Amino acid sequence: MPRSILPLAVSAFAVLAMPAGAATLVVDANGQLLGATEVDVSGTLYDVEFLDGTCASLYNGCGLNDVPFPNASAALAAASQLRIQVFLGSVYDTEPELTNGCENTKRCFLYAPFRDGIFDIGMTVFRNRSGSGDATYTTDLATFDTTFSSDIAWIKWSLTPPPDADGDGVADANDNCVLAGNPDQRDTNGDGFGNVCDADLNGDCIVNPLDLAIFRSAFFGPGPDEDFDGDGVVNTADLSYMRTAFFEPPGPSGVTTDCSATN
Ligand SMILES: [Ca+2]
Ligand SMILES: [Ca+2]
Ligand SMILES: [Ca+2]
Ligand SMILES: [Ca+2]
Repeated sequence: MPRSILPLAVSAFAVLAMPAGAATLVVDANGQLLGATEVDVSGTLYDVEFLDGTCASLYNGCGLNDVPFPNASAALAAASQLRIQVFLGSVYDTEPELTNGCENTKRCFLYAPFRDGIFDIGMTVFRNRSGSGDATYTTDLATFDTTFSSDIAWIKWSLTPPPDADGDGVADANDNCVLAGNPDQRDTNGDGFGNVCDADLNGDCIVNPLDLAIFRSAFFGPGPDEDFDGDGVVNTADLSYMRTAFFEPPGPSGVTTDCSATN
């Protein structure tokens, strides 16, 4: 334990009786535990990474508003859930060197920073000490460096991003084409279905020969509703969008329930 780390308080730890949702472990090809996704802390989902470095390098300077937890008890609650959902009962609880940032075969301490003044740090110690207690420490929050310690690593906490099925950066709940990449969300007729998933040109919730007739009359023009891919001209590329959607409803869209009966 570095000399700069002074234990302030050690409180008895009791495993919560109600385990929360199961996190998904992130393990690399060598079997090293890099972190986990969807760690459930009182209904809020976090992705975590185990990393060496300074809090400043992990948290954009590690100022008061940069670290996720406001106080020691919040950090403890989060770390406790991490312990329950990731470590307890797994090989990573008994083989500490398998956790990224730790090389020591006997112990690994993972630290969760909390906001308690810029120069305070909250560290919840929990590897291989489960059942014996957690400890709160203070040190220089921003500059404390785990890099040269074989048995200490940081936990970097990030809110789990909301689901984004098509990976276009727009969360499903806000995406006007949930299954078609359209970061620009272009929707020229304003019906809540983005153009890339809206070949239903007459708005009757089915793409069929009636829409094809409308499309034909717009061929080689600028559209815009018939310009599904948004390149400024209605052409064969757009026709292929229509083909894919033929006899299907528009969407699915996260922003309208129109046509939901047919979706
Ligand atoms: Ca999306
Ligand atoms: Ca989309
Ligand atoms: Ca539309
Ligand atoms: Ca139609």
